[in-house]
Parts: sequence; structure tokens; C-alpha cells
Amino acid sequence: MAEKLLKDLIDAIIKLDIEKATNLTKSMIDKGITAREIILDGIMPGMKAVGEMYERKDYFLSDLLFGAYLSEECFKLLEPLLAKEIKKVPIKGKLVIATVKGDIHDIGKKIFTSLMRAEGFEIYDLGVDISAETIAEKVKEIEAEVLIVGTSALLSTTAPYFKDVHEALEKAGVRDKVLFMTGGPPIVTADEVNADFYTNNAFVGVKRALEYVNKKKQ
Ligand code: B12
Repeated sequence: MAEKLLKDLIDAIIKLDIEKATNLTKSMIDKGITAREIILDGIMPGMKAVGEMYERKDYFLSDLLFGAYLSEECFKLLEPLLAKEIKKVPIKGKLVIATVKGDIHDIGKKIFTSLMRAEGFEIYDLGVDISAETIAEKVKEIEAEVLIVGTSALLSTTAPYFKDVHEALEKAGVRDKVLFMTGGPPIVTADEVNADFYTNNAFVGVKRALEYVNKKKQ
């Protein structure tokens, strides 16, 4: 049943049918399908396909924009569920997060941020198109035993900028005090940009953040 509904959701996203997509999301929530499944096996493949249609010139930029709006509407329905799926906990650390300079994609960043908030992290979301220096300044300003820096990029032209963030953190003297995580499609590896970690799965990112918290506590 879940498989069929998820497939229908992917189809509705591809067809940019917002009413069907939001109704399917609601019905999956009612049937107890987890937010994790809906995001990873419904929204993400649906959006990937919309991107491919744009690439093939079957869709215009306006369609891409509407696809983004549609997926955000589905995600809004999932937010309360995510908060319930992850139990409420005391503050575990702080997260400074941004989409890097030149890049305005933020749907994935918002998903990761919501998960981290629900898991007990205090969030400093700097927004989109943010310079390495701004990120480093904010990190320097914030004091925390457990401090995570998350950066997101979806373009092959902007993902290499993660390296600039690493350099700015180093210049500000904070690089070794933080866990530097990067996310988005696999355009660069963590090693190439001197990050501590890379993932294209927000849930894996949260798991890594929690491992870092536990290591810090020891
Ligand atoms: C929606 C979208 C847009 C929207 C963005 C709206 C918004 N508010 O985000 C709009 C219409 C504005 C847009 C614009 C553009 N886009 Co666009 N876009 C997409 C699309 C269709 C979906 C992206 C998305 O939201 N996916 C769903 C989310 C949930 O996935 P995700 O971001 O990967 O996030 C997950 C993980 O990566 C992870 N994650 C993400 N960030 C982080 C951070 C951390 C720290 C962690 C731990 C995890 C993590 O968590 C998420 C959940 O697991 C993609 C297609 C695709 N294949 O992805 C193209 C795509 C990324 N866009 C593309 C392009 C070319 C553009 C434009 C240049 C188009 C143009 N001619 O103007 C502009 C660039 C604007 C800019 N300067 O940034 C190309 C990029 C090609 C490339 N390799 O460089 C793609 C791949 C489409 C394509 N196939 O051609 N886009």
C-alpha cells in the first residue's frame, strides 16, 4: 500500500498536481507512513524527476519554481509529524546553517534543519546565498561546547565553495572547534572540500550530528 501511494505521490509531483500531491501526503500521514519514507521515497525522487524534465527542456523555470512550492506545501504537512517522530529532548548543541554563496536552493536545508531542531539543536539559519566570511563570523560569535556548521549547495558551480567555507573557518580560528557538514547532491566529496562529512540524506546527517554529540560528551 505504501509503495503504491509513494509512487502516486511521485507521479503527482512530476505532473505538478499540487492538490493530488498534498492530498496523498495527508492520506499517507493518516495511514501511518513515516515522514522519513514520504521525504526520501516520495518528495525527493519526485523533485529529482522534475529537475530532469527541466534539464530536458520539457519544463520551464516557472515549472521548476512551482515544483519547489508544491514540495514545500507537502513538507509543511510533514513538519508536525517529524516533531512527533523524534522525541522532544533538551538542547544538545548548536547548528549554524546556510546555503552557500551563489546558490538559493533551500528545500533540503530546511528539511535537515527541522530534523535537527526536533532533535534538540538550537538553530542559526543564515539563509541562502551566504558568503563563507558571514558563516565564519557567525560561528566565531556563537559559543557552544557542541557546534555544528552545516552548508548546503545543489549546483555544480557552487558546491566547490564548501572549500571556501573551510578556509574562512580556519582563518577565523574556529575550524577545529566545529563539525563541518555539507549536504546536497554528490557533486563533490567531503575530502575534496575539506569538510568533515558529506551526505545527500538529511536523516544520515542527523545521525552523524548525534554521534558527534556523544563523542564530545566522553
Ligand atoms: C526546486 C529546484 C529549484 C528551485 C529552488 C527553490 C528552493 N527554494 O530551494 C528554483 C526554481 C529556484 C531553482 C533554481 C535554479 N536551479 Co534548480 N532545482 C530544483 C530541483 C528541481 C529540486 C531541488 C530540491 O529541492 N530537491 C529536494 C531536496 C529535498 O533535496 P536536496 O536539496 O538534495 O536535500 C536533501 C539532501 O541533499 C540533504 N541536504 C541538503 N542540504 C543539506 C545540508 C546539510 C548540512 C545536510 C547534512 C544535508 C543536506 O537533505 C535533504 C533531504 O534528505 C533540482 C533537481 C534535483 N535533481 O534536485 C534542480 C537543480 C538543482 N537546479 C538546477 C539549476 C540549473 C537551477 C538554475 C541555475 C536554473 C536557472 N537557469 O536559473 C537555478 C539556480 C538558482 C541559484 N542561483 O541557486 C540544476 C543543477 C544542475 C547542476 N548540477 O548544477 C538541477 C539539478 C536541475 C537539473 N537537472 O537541471 N531550482
